[in-house]
Amino acid sequence: MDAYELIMRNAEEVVTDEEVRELAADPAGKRAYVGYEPSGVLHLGHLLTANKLIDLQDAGLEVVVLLADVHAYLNGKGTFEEIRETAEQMKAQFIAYGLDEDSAEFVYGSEFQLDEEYTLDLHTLELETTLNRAQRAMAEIQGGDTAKVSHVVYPLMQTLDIEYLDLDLAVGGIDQRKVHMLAREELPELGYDVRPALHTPIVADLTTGEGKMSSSDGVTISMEDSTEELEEKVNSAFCPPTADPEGDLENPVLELFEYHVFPRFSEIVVERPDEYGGNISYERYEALEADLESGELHPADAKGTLASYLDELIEPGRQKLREIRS
Ligand code: IYR
Repeated sequence: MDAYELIMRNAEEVVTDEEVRELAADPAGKRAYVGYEPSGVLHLGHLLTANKLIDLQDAGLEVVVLLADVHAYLNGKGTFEEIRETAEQMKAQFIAYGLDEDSAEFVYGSEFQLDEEYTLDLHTLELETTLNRAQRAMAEIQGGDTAKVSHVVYPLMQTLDIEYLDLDLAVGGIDQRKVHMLAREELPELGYDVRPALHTPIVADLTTGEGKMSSSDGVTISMEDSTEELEEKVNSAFCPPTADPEGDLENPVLELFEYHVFPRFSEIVVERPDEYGGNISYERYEALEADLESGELHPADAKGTLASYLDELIEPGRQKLREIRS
């Protein structure tokens, strides 16, 4: 794959394609980032954007992971001390997953977001932005029901991060798109450049195939899960023999293969006894999808295989968590 294809792999959208093509044509020294509100245990939602960072590294970009401690504080995620401690655990799990410290830069938000110049720029943005606009940008990210003043400051700070971390590409789940659109509108008001954004999909809920897989409701797979728990969750997943079920439903088993497994392994082997057709190996996601649709691959075999590859992916982070906690 060339740089453009690597950048675009599994992206739900980029804004704009032309800007991303420009970046792909000369990636050396260009910086891309994802910001995460620290949470103690990484789950597949975090790993989907982490996979994208690995793609971007492979495409020749420099990657930055923002441990957004101040943002988590503004979103009511705990005391500042609790959040800092959680952020350190999160960083250790990212490194265990494959974003090593030599090639990825880890930055805490509080390292630069409390500086005088940043704060003054923030106040300028507060003056420039209507409450309504900031609230709309935050709607999908905001935790808790009651909007606080902090919830409108949050997207303005996310906007400034793009300038202050000197970035060339902002990356996030599709739930971040409204903040990135706000950033594209507002950065020029301060005399700063507009930067492109890339959004990854969000995997559907595992058992129903509806909505999104998240840690707050429904079933998610995290680095805390044992092999047995993971197998149980994957076995109970919704997996019709099609990539495109009726209505708003998705096939989460295929989504996990596509977004989590294929990007990290060059070959996927489905192990089957000879009487059930023997082992099958896949180098491309599309071939596995086609076999599930045709009936050549049984959903139970797809699930077993998915569970074992996911298990391999989360094992280093699971070990790291054990170490931290012992
Ligand atoms: N809004 C993100 C966290 C976050 C992302 C970036 I990119 C920032 O610059 C700051 C915070 C979330 O919902 O987790």
